[in-house]
Amino acid sequence: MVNFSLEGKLALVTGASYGIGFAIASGFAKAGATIVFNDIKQELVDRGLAAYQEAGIKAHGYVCDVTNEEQVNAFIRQIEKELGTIDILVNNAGIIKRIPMVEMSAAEFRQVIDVDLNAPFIVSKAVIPGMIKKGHGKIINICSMMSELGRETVSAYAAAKGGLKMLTRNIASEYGEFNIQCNGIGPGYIATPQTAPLRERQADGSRHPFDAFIVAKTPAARWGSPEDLVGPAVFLASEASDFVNGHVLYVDGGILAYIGKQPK
Ligand code: NAP
Ligand code: GCO
Repeated sequence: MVNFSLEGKLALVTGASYGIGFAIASGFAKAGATIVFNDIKQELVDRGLAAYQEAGIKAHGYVCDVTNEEQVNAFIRQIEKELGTIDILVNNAGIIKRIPMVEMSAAEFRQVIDVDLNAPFIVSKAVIPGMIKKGHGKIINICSMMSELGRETVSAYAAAKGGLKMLTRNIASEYGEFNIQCNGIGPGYIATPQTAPLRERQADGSRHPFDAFIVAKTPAARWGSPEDLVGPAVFLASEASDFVNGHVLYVDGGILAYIGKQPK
């Protein structure tokens, strides 16, 4: 019988006070996992804890900036001391800056790379030794359409998410022999605070042009919801995917497969 259960597993989902991380962590809890999450500010951790509690989930929340290696190492040591070795890591925390490249400062570019690429390296590096000792581990990196495609104004984000796809493949290559599987999830366009600016109503009450653009580019003809990512995440976190390694699973309603609506 294929095992999709996460019973008895300890799962860390970074940046999971809300949005995609919150949905994935909640799905893991319903599959039996114990949930740990972090956010940059205590008020966000508290808000996340309240949201998990409202969903009937006992989560463990900590303040940790995933770009700060010292904070991350102390955070992982604290989890291992208080809760045990991490079985499942989801590198979810991420930011985006939508600025034309020639107007973007090097500091802004570096900030996006820091959160979206350097941080998954830092957190994975801190967690892998425990997984090796335990004899198994699952790492899921939250990639993007921009791991495969470019678009105007998101140069730093695309560079980071493209790099994250290759970091995923490299972790899979380097640690597969220790029964650690590292895969990616590439969400399409998902309705969260991160994409809210692309969906907000215009001053005249009309739809945002990007909203109509994305719906036309998506065969499923809708924005995704964070809940659309839960099943794929549980699959990649469970024993059901023990021979899946270095793969990026695109959960995008078909965007990557579609050339675009042809003229009538
Ligand atoms: P979101 O709503 O902006 O949430 C991002 C989360 O990451 C927030 O909780 C945020 O906390 C946290 N975070 C940011 N920087 C952090 C840091 N330095 N340390 C710790 N936590 C940090 O984003 P989302 O839409 O849920 O996206 C989650 C992930 O999916 C991101 O990696 C994103 O790139 C990726 N993704 C999103 C979409 C989409 O369409 N929404 C599609 C593909 C991929 P704060 O509130 O404190 O900043
Ligand atoms: C953007 C969006 C996208 C999504 C996502 C798509 O400005 O194009 O924010 O980048 O967040 O990454 O997969």
